[in-house]
Amino acid sequence: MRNKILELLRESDGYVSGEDMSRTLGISRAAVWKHIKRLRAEGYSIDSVRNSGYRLSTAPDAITPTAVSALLKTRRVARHIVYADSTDSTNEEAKRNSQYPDGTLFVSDIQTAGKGRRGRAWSSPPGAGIWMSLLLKPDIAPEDVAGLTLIAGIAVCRAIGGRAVIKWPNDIVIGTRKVCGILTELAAEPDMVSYAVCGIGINANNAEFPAELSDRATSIYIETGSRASRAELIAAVMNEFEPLYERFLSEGFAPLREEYRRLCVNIGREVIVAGRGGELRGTAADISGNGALLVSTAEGLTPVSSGEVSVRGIYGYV
Ligand code: BTX
Repeated sequence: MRNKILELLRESDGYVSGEDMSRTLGISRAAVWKHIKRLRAEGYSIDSVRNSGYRLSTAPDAITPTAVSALLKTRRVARHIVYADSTDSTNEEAKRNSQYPDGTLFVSDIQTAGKGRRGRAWSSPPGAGIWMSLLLKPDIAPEDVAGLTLIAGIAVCRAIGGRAVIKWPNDIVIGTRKVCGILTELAAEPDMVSYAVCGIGINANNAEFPAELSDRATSIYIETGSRASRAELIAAVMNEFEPLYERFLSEGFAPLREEYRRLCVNIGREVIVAGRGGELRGTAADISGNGALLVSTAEGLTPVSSGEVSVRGIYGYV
């Protein structure tokens, strides 16, 4: 609903009355007011004038290609940026435009159908977060593509800094809550990658989360009390990603393993892995040279290369 209110405000040149919005959207005026309040908390400045209604005066820190490009130090990554005020999912946007050059970055202020893994939804409200996807055309084997998620995780941790760590393979957490999720998708022939899309969602300035996420999601703003500049954060992730990506392409994951292991919150903790073959319980012992999680059980060390991993103490698994 917030997205729809924002759309109405964006489309209008002048003021939009609360009554018009409530009629168009089929909600009460009190509900309109509640959403306006939330948008303000997320950094939108919305003027309100008695008898005229509401007007969007400034959107929170702009994430236009110009704003981001000025901060980039990269040579190939994000040299081409495609920005949209709103899209279904930046991963889908990248897949629809897979003819674009290697390293193209798709960014949107809102995702109306943000995706997690296995058909799950990714909450992507306007103005608050960073919803972006890199289109990559690496000359690697399809089975090595999972490494892209891992190096993107390192890049995000370096860019966020502070207490951000990785929950293998694709979540960045602060304390016990998720601040970022990474979704890598692949289009490949049996032995060749056509392209990969590495989608990164970072909760930068969210002031709150829907009730069902409040025990498991956090934002940089909630954790630090200060608003992150989204353009700076996007550029920082890209600037960190490029050298990691180039190293990964020439030498594989092995030289990056040590840093990943240091950042990985699973190590030494009890984990439950839900995979195709059932459930595996044990202690996460290490990360292998190709990025698998090595789980220690009574039967020995089992490498886990994909699957759902719950870590004791994180997102309510205790
Ligand atoms: P995941 O499947 O590991 O996590 C999804 C789960 O995370 C959801 O089921 C929900 O419990 C929780 N969740 C949903 N939204 C949020 C949020 N904003 N913050 C914290 N927790 C949340 C993780 O999948 C991969 C997410 C990738 C998102 C990016 S955004 C840009 C790109 N486009 C796109 O559609 N997806 C990626």
